[in-house]
Amino acid sequence: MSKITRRKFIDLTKSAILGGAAVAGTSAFISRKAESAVKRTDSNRPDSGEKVIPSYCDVCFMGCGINVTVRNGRAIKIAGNPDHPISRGKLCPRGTGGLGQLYDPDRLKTPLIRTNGFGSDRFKAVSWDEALKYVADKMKSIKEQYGPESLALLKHGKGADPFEKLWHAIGSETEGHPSYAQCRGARDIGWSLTFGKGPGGVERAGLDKAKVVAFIGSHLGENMHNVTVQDYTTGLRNGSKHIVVDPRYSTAASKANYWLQIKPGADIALLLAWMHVLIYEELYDKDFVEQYTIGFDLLKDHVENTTPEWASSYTGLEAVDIRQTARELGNAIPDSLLFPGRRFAWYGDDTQRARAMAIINGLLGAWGRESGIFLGDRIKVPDYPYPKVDHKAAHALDIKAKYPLGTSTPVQDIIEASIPGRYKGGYQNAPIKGWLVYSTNLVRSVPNPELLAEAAQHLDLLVVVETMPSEITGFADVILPDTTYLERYDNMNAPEWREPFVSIRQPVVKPLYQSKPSWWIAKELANRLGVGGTFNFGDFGEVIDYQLRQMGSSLEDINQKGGVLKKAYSKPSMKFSTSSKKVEFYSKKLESAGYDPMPRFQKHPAPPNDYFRLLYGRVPQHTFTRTSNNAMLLEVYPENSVWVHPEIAAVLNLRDGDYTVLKNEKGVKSNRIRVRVTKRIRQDCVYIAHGFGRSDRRLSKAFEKGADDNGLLTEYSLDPIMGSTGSQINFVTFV
Ligand SMILES: Nc1nc2c(c(=O)[nH]1)N[C@H]1C(S)=C(S)[C@@H](COP(=O)(O)OP(=O)(O)OC[C@H]3O[C@@H](n4cnc5c(=O)[nH]c(N)nc54)[C@H](O)[C@@H]3O)O[C@H]1N2
Ligand SMILES: Nc1nc2c(c(=O)[nH]1)N[C@H]1C(S)=C(S)[C@@H](COP(=O)(O)OP(=O)(O)OC[C@H]3O[C@@H](n4cnc5c(=O)[nH]c(N)nc54)[C@H](O)[C@@H]3O)O[C@H]1N2
Ligand code: SF4
Ligand SMILES: [Mo]
Repeated sequence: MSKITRRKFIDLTKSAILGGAAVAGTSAFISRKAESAVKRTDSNRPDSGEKVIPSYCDVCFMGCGINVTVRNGRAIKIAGNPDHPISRGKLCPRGTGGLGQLYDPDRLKTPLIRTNGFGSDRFKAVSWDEALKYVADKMKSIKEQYGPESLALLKHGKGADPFEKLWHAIGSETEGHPSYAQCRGARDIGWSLTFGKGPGGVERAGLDKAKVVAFIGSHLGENMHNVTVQDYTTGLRNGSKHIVVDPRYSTAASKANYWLQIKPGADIALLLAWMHVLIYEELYDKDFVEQYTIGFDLLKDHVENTTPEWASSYTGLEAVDIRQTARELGNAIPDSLLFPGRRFAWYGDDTQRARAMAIINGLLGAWGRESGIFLGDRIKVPDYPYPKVDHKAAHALDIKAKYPLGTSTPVQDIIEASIPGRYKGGYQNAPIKGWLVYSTNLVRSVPNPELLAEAAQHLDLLVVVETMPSEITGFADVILPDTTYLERYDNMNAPEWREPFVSIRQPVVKPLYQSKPSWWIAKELANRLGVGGTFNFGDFGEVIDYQLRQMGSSLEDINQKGGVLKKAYSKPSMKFSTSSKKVEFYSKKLESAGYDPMPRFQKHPAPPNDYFRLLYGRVPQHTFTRTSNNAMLLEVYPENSVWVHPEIAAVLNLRDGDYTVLKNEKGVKSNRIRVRVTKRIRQDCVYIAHGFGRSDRRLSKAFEKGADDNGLLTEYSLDPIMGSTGSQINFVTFV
């Protein structure tokens, strides 16, 4: 195989798509082709008249039920499905704006292959057949030369399921997703070590019923997870008291009874002090602790000296406030909880922070309560009779040796293992040779993107399945245009919830341009890789219909029922699948793997002179880099700004609304970004929303609007337990 040391990021300063005119000008030809594809995928959809088609949203990963109004084959409105337990007739701004995704004229329209010519890289528009053959041939030769596990799948979302199936069929389980080590992996593992289970993909928090809730960072209201925000506002309306711990005066802080403006990185100190007060003032749930937990006495000794006074110097909070808020939580038992949070990749002690939060919920007896962390029930979706794969899939890395308590592979491990000699502890020759990237913009979601750029130089194959041009497609050899969620079937959604349900995702309109659904792409690749039998269906609608029929329904039936099937909630029993079958305040599992059995506070470095800690988060109108080119959402939020405290702004002569540029300690500069002077941020931090400062010119609306946080995250502190990349340790200054 030729070692192609090219793969410069193709930023489209010139017209870098060969045959670009053909792409733009062949719509008639394309739509005829698309039409025949639609005959198969979309045969039950009429072409005219107005119709409301139920499905579920994919602008983020909450799975809200939507009703899409379609007129003459064109989707004209997305509304919340009133019968759906996760949306209850309401959507967040992003869900409503989903049409901006579907009808974005900048969408990828045809398969593209990288070519080397005219002294620089270009993409050439090719047919599906040519693109699929190219990918399959490369995959085959990589597989033969290095083994199937040298092919890595990087992914996000339900659309990736068919690729996972393909990966197992060819014999690889080398897979990763930034929603693990860059998001909630640490949280889920910390909770599993404590309760035997995580708090759920849709967090099972009884925010509507609780009397007192504490939030550590979680910025609900900006973080727009629909049903969670609905329950949160219901709670507020019903008079529930909120304690928000955040260095920034977040929207949630503005609604709270207590705002603790903590020094960034000191949360574990606060949590240990809260434990101290709850235990030493006997404000914990004694029945729960007695019946369900182990290690209480050890925990009591562990937090004997972690008093509010002790925590005060680390957190910058008054001891009296720490004590008062702990008492609020303790006095509200059995109706108080600590919201589990979600994005956990903060400072590298993330699993231990999750443990501390879980332990407090144990002391409050919140697990299993309607007004706490309620237990979810689910409808089990029957398996489709896929043929059994007769071999065991292999992994390129001995990831269990590195992270014995981990549950997935951190993406940065896959990146490092794609560079010869880079992976710590071995693999001189880089065991990973090819990537297929599905719906994840790794350049913007994994810290130290320079390393990714380096990895791209060594790969023999980089395929990106995408809907939009993006930073990751800039590194691709082959780009395959996926349909959006409004043009395809995906697996059904059936999470654990207090109203168990199943909901369908289905095409509401025909695929635009030459885009193809992910299941079709995976199936066609499987055919060309000799594992076509794995995909023993013609159209993915057949799979859904089969599964529904096993449940006594059908595609037609569920459509008549508004796209959702429900069953009565049956409360699961209080069982804990930890080693001791109890809630573990003290974790022998952590201890025997060489980690602290109970969380311990460690100090994190403060910013050097003239530098500020870079914090980042969400705005209600956008999801990561998914929506940054969405016309409907750009109208309400066009670009991000950097929050700076007025005292700092005065010293640095920064005026509200002016553009500035950020630079980190390594000298990496951001794109220009507007200054927002506000007392809502601490003096030692700045804050920006994630997802902006896009660098691909094909994103005509988002290109260079605002600044990207991820490029500035050259450093991270690694969580030794599971590989979370704590990235809030980066410091920036103003240029
Ligand atoms: N710097 C920084 N890094 C972060 C975060 C942060 O706040 N700042 N947040 C972290 C968190 S919490 C998470 S969960 C991760 C998420 O990180 P990612 O998984 O990378 O984010 P997504 O938004 O899911 O993926 C974005 C890509 O999916 C494409 N896409 C959208 N819809 C489709 C589709 O239907 N099909 C296909 N094939 N592609 C599609 C979009 O065009 C976009 O390029 O990032 C983490 N990384
Ligand atoms: N609109 C919108 N909503 C989303 C998403 C989206 O893209 N757009 N993404 C969804 C996803 S996948 C995730 S994971 C969540 C992420 O959202 P959350 O899990 O709610 O929040 P985080 O990103 O962890 O934290 C951001 C908040 O923590 C504060 N913070 C920063 N440092 C510290 C610290 O040291 N201590 C404390 N106590 N607070 C600190 C910040 O000021 C900010 O308010 O959002 C979800 N909801
Ligand atoms: S929270 Fe908003 S973006 Fe996410 S699934 Fe629900 S409606 Fe869609
Ligand atoms: Mo996330």
